[in-house]
Amino acid sequence: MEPVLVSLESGVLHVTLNRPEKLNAFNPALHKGLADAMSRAESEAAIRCLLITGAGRGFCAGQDLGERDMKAAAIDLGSGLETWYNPLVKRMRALPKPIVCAVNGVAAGAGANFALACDLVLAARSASFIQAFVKIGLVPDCGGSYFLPRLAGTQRAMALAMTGDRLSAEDAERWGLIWKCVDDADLKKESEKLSLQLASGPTRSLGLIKKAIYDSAGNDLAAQLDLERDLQREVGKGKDYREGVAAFLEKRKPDFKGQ
Ligand code: LHQ
Repeated sequence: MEPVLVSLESGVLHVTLNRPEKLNAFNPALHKGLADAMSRAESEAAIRCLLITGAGRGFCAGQDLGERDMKAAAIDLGSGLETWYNPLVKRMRALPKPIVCAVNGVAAGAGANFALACDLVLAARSASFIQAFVKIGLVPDCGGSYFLPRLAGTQRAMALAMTGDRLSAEDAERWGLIWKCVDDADLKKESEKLSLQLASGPTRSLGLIKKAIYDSAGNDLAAQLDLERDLQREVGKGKDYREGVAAFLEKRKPDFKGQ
């Protein structure tokens, strides 16, 4: 069974974590599948949006805890981060295309933070987020200690990380951790609708919006204004900008090509 299912439909690369019997926990094969999907997303112009979800009742339970050799004299957990998780998160944030995440069930440990690394996160009402690390004597990884305080504030980030308590999808929406919580029966339809909307959007503009929003965390206002000027200059040279203005003036729907 393929650990990651990948298919391209109408500009959307559907990426499904597919180890349902382990709640889609990360192992090297699943990481490899994700890395291959990222390589496609980076290199194929026909891909204009990614939609990530999980097969079965869970989204992702984080690192597969059954695949670690606990008897080894010295366990270097840093090497797994170095090899797999850190490059994955960096590639997701740098990808100049939107990544939608449809959290279909529990997202725990690195699985929760992998979801938060996506650009727009929808979750089923029955889904939940667990910073499970503390329960096994670890610290948040996969970007959690970066995303959580920025999305939810220091207190909420601290409480989630220190207690490992389960956060419902509704609270995750209320706290600003995710974009939207939807009824379970609507998750597929809603996430596909959003992904299709983005895949038919002005892709370069969406990629640069992503850069502007993420870079703002490390910029002061002056630097951010400079960045906006540079990005606007760049995107203003694209065909999609011309098409957008022409469509507005002609009172029709724009036909963006992602250029
Ligand atoms: C699992 C897992 C799992 C294997 C469920 N592994 N089988 C860590 C170390 C190294 C380097 C890099 O980074 C990391 C990052 C991390 O992600 S650390 C955090 C790892 N994850 C966890 O600690 C979460 C562990 N899982 C759970 O706490 C529960 O399974 C949750 C709360 C996610 C779901 O609970 P339930 O809905 O009650 O499901 P379950 O516990 O019955 O799980 C279903 C099956 O999935 C079960 O297998 P079985 O054969 O008994 O049916 C679990 O053993 C398996 N599974 N998570 N991480």
